[in-house]
Amino acid sequence: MAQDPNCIFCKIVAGTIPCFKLYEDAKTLAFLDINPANPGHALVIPKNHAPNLVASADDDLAAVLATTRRVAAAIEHALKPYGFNLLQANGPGAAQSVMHFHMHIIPRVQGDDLKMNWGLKPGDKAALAEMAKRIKVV
Ligand code: DGP
Repeated sequence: MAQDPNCIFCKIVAGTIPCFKLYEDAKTLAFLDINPANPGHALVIPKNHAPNLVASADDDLAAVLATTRRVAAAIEHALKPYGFNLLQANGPGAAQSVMHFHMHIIPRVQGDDLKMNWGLKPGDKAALAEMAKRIKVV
Protein backbone atom coordinates (compact mmCIF):
# COMPACT_ATOMS: atom_id res chain seq x y z
CA MET A 1 0.00 0.00 0.00
CA ALA A 2 1.35 3.46 -0.89
CA GLN A 3 1.83 5.46 2.33
CA ASP A 4 3.31 8.88 3.15
CA PRO A 5 4.69 8.87 6.72
CA ASN A 6 4.02 12.61 7.05
CA CYS A 7 0.38 12.39 5.90
CA ILE A 8 -2.29 12.72 8.61
CA PHE A 9 -4.79 10.56 6.68
CA CYS A 10 -2.15 7.83 6.15
CA LYS A 11 -1.68 7.89 9.94
CA ILE A 12 -5.44 7.42 10.34
CA VAL A 13 -5.31 4.48 7.90
CA ALA A 14 -2.40 3.01 9.88
CA GLY A 15 -4.31 3.49 13.16
CA THR A 16 -1.66 5.68 14.75
CA ILE A 17 -4.13 8.62 14.86
CA PRO A 18 -7.71 7.91 15.98
CA CYS A 19 -10.84 8.72 14.03
CA PHE A 20 -14.60 8.28 14.34
CA LYS A 21 -14.74 5.46 11.81
CA LEU A 22 -17.90 4.86 9.80
CA TYR A 23 -16.77 2.16 7.37
CA GLU A 24 -13.68 0.35 6.15
CA ASP A 25 -12.94 -2.13 3.38
CA ALA A 26 -9.79 -3.32 1.61
CA LYS A 27 -9.33 -0.12 -0.41
CA THR A 28 -11.16 2.65 1.46
CA LEU A 29 -11.86 4.19 4.85
CA ALA A 30 -14.72 6.53 5.83
CA PHE A 31 -14.78 8.62 9.01
CA LEU A 32 -16.28 11.80 10.43
CA ASP A 33 -14.60 15.10 9.56
CA ILE A 34 -13.07 16.49 12.75
CA ASN A 35 -14.15 20.03 11.73
CA PRO A 36 -17.70 19.34 10.58
CA ALA A 37 -19.39 21.92 8.36
CA ASN A 38 -22.70 20.33 9.46
CA PRO A 39 -23.52 17.33 11.71
CA GLY A 40 -22.63 14.04 9.99
CA HIS A 41 -19.98 15.60 7.71
CA ALA A 42 -17.95 12.56 6.56
CA LEU A 43 -14.78 11.92 4.58
CA VAL A 44 -14.06 8.96 2.30
CA ILE A 45 -10.43 8.23 1.45
CA PRO A 46 -8.49 5.59 -0.45
CA LYS A 47 -6.05 3.67 1.75
CA ASN A 48 -3.39 4.19 -0.92
CA HIS A 49 -1.81 7.60 -0.60
CA ALA A 50 -2.24 9.96 -3.54
CA PRO A 51 -2.26 13.72 -3.03
CA ASN A 52 -5.19 14.58 -5.27
CA LEU A 53 -7.63 13.41 -7.96
CA VAL A 54 -5.20 13.60 -10.86
CA ALA A 55 -2.55 11.52 -9.05
CA SER A 56 -5.05 8.82 -8.00
CA ALA A 57 -5.36 5.35 -9.54
CA ASP A 58 -8.62 4.51 -11.34
CA ASP A 59 -9.37 1.51 -9.13
CA ASP A 60 -8.92 3.59 -5.96
CA LEU A 61 -11.27 6.26 -7.35
CA ALA A 62 -13.87 3.64 -8.24
CA ALA A 63 -13.64 2.19 -4.74
CA VAL A 64 -13.95 5.65 -3.14
CA LEU A 65 -17.09 6.41 -5.15
CA ALA A 66 -18.68 3.08 -4.22
CA THR A 67 -17.92 3.72 -0.53
CA THR A 68 -19.22 7.28 -0.88
CA ARG A 69 -22.56 5.92 -2.11
CA ARG A 70 -22.69 3.43 0.75
CA VAL A 71 -21.88 6.00 3.43
CA ALA A 72 -24.24 8.61 1.91
CA ALA A 73 -27.05 6.03 2.04
CA ALA A 74 -26.31 5.44 5.73
CA ILE A 75 -26.27 9.19 6.43
CA GLU A 76 -29.62 9.58 4.64
CA HIS A 77 -31.05 6.74 6.71
CA ALA A 78 -29.68 7.98 10.05
CA LEU A 79 -30.04 11.74 9.72
CA LYS A 80 -32.74 12.34 7.07
CA PRO A 81 -30.85 15.41 5.83
CA TYR A 82 -32.45 18.07 3.63
CA GLY A 83 -29.90 16.93 1.01
CA PHE A 84 -26.18 16.40 0.83
CA ASN A 85 -23.27 17.71 -1.20
CA LEU A 86 -20.17 15.87 -2.32
CA LEU A 87 -17.08 18.06 -2.36
CA GLN A 88 -13.55 17.21 -3.41
CA ALA A 89 -10.81 19.87 -3.31
CA ASN A 90 -7.60 19.81 -5.33
CA GLY A 91 -4.77 22.18 -4.40
CA PRO A 92 -4.47 25.02 -1.88
CA GLY A 93 -6.24 27.38 -4.29
CA ALA A 94 -9.32 25.14 -3.96
CA ALA A 95 -8.94 25.11 -0.14
CA GLN A 96 -7.45 21.60 -0.02
CA SER A 97 -5.78 21.40 3.40
CA VAL A 98 -4.93 17.67 3.60
CA MET A 99 -2.90 16.42 0.64
CA HIS A 100 -4.38 12.91 0.55
CA PHE A 101 -7.28 12.49 -1.87
CA HIS A 102 -10.62 12.63 -0.05
CA MET A 103 -14.29 13.03 -0.81
CA HIS A 104 -16.43 15.12 1.54
CA ILE A 105 -20.04 14.09 2.15
CA ILE A 106 -21.78 17.12 3.64
CA PRO A 107 -25.35 16.64 4.87
CA ARG A 108 -27.45 19.78 4.43
CA VAL A 109 -29.79 21.34 6.96
CA GLN A 110 -32.62 23.50 5.67
CA GLY A 111 -31.56 27.17 5.90
CA ASP A 112 -27.95 26.33 6.84
CA ASP A 113 -26.67 28.92 4.34
CA LEU A 114 -23.51 26.82 4.13
CA LYS A 115 -20.70 28.27 2.10
CA MET A 116 -18.49 25.63 0.50
CA ASN A 117 -15.34 27.27 1.90
CA TRP A 118 -16.19 26.85 5.58
CA GLY A 119 -13.94 27.85 8.49
CA LEU A 120 -12.24 25.05 10.43
CA LYS A 121 -14.06 25.00 13.78
CA PRO A 122 -13.30 21.96 15.97
CA GLY A 123 -16.26 19.63 16.45
CA ASP A 124 -17.44 18.53 19.91
CA LYS A 125 -15.85 15.11 20.57
CA ALA A 126 -18.84 13.64 22.42
CA ALA A 127 -21.17 14.77 19.61
CA LEU A 128 -18.83 13.22 17.02
CA ALA A 129 -18.73 9.92 18.94
CA GLU A 130 -22.54 9.87 19.16
CA MET A 131 -22.85 10.68 15.44
CA ALA A 132 -20.47 7.85 14.47
CA LYS A 133 -22.76 5.43 16.38
CA ARG A 134 -25.90 6.79 14.69
CA ILE A 135 -24.64 6.32 11.12
CA LYS A 136 -24.70 2.56 10.59
CA VAL A 137 -23.05 1.64 7.28
CA VAL A 138 -24.04 -1.78 5.96
P1 DGP B 1 -9.88 19.74 2.61
O1 DGP B 1 -9.85 21.18 3.09
O2 DGP B 1 -10.83 19.52 1.45
O3 DGP B 1 -8.47 19.25 2.37
O4 DGP B 1 -10.49 18.92 3.82
C1 DGP B 1 -9.73 18.32 4.81
C2 DGP B 1 -10.65 18.01 5.94
O5 DGP B 1 -10.00 17.10 6.80
C3 DGP B 1 -11.04 19.23 6.81
O6 DGP B 1 -12.44 19.47 6.68
C4 DGP B 1 -10.70 18.83 8.23
C5 DGP B 1 -10.41 17.33 8.12
N1 DGP B 1 -9.34 16.87 8.98
C6 DGP B 1 -8.09 17.37 9.08
N2 DGP B 1 -7.36 16.66 9.97
C7 DGP B 1 -8.18 15.67 10.43
C8 DGP B 1 -8.00 14.61 11.37
O7 DGP B 1 -6.94 14.40 11.96
N3 DGP B 1 -9.08 13.80 11.59
C9 DGP B 1 -10.28 13.99 10.95
N4 DGP B 1 -11.26 13.17 11.24
N5 DGP B 1 -10.47 14.97 10.05
C10 DGP B 1 -9.43 15.81 9.80
